[in-house]
Amino acid sequence: MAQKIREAEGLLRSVPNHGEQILPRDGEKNVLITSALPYCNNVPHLGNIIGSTLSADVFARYNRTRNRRTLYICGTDEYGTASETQAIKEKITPRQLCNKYHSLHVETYKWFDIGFDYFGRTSTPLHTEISQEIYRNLGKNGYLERQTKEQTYCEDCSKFLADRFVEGTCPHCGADDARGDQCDSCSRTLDAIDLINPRCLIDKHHKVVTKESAHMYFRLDEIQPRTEEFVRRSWKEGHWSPNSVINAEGELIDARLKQGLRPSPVTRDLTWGVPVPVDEDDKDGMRGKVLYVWFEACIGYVSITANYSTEWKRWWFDHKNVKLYQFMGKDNVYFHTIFFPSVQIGDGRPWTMLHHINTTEFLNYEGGKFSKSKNRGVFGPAARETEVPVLPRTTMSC
Ligand code: B3M
Ligand code: ZN
Repeated sequence: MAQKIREAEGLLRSVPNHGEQILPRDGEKNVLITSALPYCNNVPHLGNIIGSTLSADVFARYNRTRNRRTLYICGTDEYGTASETQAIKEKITPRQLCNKYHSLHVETYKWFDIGFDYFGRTSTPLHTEISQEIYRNLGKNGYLERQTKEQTYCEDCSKFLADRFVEGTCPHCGADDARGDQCDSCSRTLDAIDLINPRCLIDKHHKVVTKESAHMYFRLDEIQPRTEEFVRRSWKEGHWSPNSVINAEGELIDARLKQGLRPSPVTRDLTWGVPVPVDEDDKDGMRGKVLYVWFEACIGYVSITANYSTEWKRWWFDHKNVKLYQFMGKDNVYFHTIFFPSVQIGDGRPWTMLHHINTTEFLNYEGGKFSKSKNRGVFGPAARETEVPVLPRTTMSC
C-alpha cells in the first residue's frame, strides 16, 4: 500500500513504501523511463549525464510529482568488443573489468543524485534468458537467415578478429594506422578484410589471414513496412523531436529506411557476450558464438526491469497502460527507433514500444566531441573531486 504524504484532495502524492515495487496500474497513465545504458569499459563522462541520465531524471521527478506510477530504469551495457579490448589493456578478465566500472558508474550517478528506481547491468542470467528467447522467437517467425562472410582471422590467437582487434594500412588514403572499422585519417568506414597488411593488435607479429565465418542475419528488409508504420504512428502520438528519422513535415529522413533496410548480422565471433542459443544438432553452426552487442543492448532495459521485479511483464507487455519514454545521445537513435522496434515486431509478442524519444546533441569540449578513447571531456570522478556540490547547499537553517 502506498503511503499518503499529502492529504489535500487532488494533491495527494503516493510514495511507494520502502521495498515496495513500483508496478503499473490499469486505466492510469504509467510512465516507463529509460536512459541509454552506458558502456562499462570506462567511467561516465558529462556527455552520459547531460545527454541521458539528467534529463530522464528530471522527467521522472516530474512524473512522480504528478502522481503517476513511474519507473526509471538504467544500468551498464557490459558485453561486446569495447569491454573485451579494455580488459586486455588492463590485464584483467572482462568480468572483473565490468565489476570495476559498474561500481564506478553507480558511485558517480549517486554523487550526481540521479534518482533511478533501479540501476542494473546486462551481464545477468535473466538478460541471457530474455535475449535468447527473443532470438529464438525471431528464428521461429522466419526472420533469421544464415549468411557467410569473409573475416580477418589471427592464426596465432586462433580467433576471428573483431574490428577493434585489427589495424593496418588504409586502402583509400594509405594511412598506416587504420582500424578495422574506420580510418581516422580519412574518416572512411572500412571493412577489416580490405586493410592492407592487417595486424593483430594482441601482437603485431601474429599471422593474420582471411577466413569465412557463418552468421545469422536479422531480416530487417522483411519487417520494414511494419517498422515504418510503427515509426509514423509513434512519432505522431509521442511527439518525437523532428530531427531524426522523420522531419517536421512527417517525411522519413533516415537514410537507412529510405534506401531500404538490409538484413543485419546479429551474431559475432567473440566470447564475452550472450551465447547464441543452439539446438542439439546446431545446424547453423552457431555454437560458441555470441549475440551482437547492439542486438541485446536494448533488451537490457527489459532484463534490468526483470531483475528489479518478477512482475516485469506488467511494464513490458502492456502498451495500453504504459508509455515508454527513452533518453539518449543522438548516435543511439537508429537502434531505438528502427532496430529494436523491428526486433519487437519480429518477436511477435504484444510489447510496450517506444512512445517518446528524447535525444541530445553531442557535447563538445575544447573544440571536439567528448571522447573516452581520446580522454577528452569531463569525467564523473573528476567532477566529484572538484567538491563543487551537485545540489545548491541550502542557506536556510532551522
Ligand atoms: N552502450 C552506447 C553508449 O554508451 C550504448 C548504448 C546502449 S543503449 C541500449 O552510448
Ligand atoms: Zn593475434
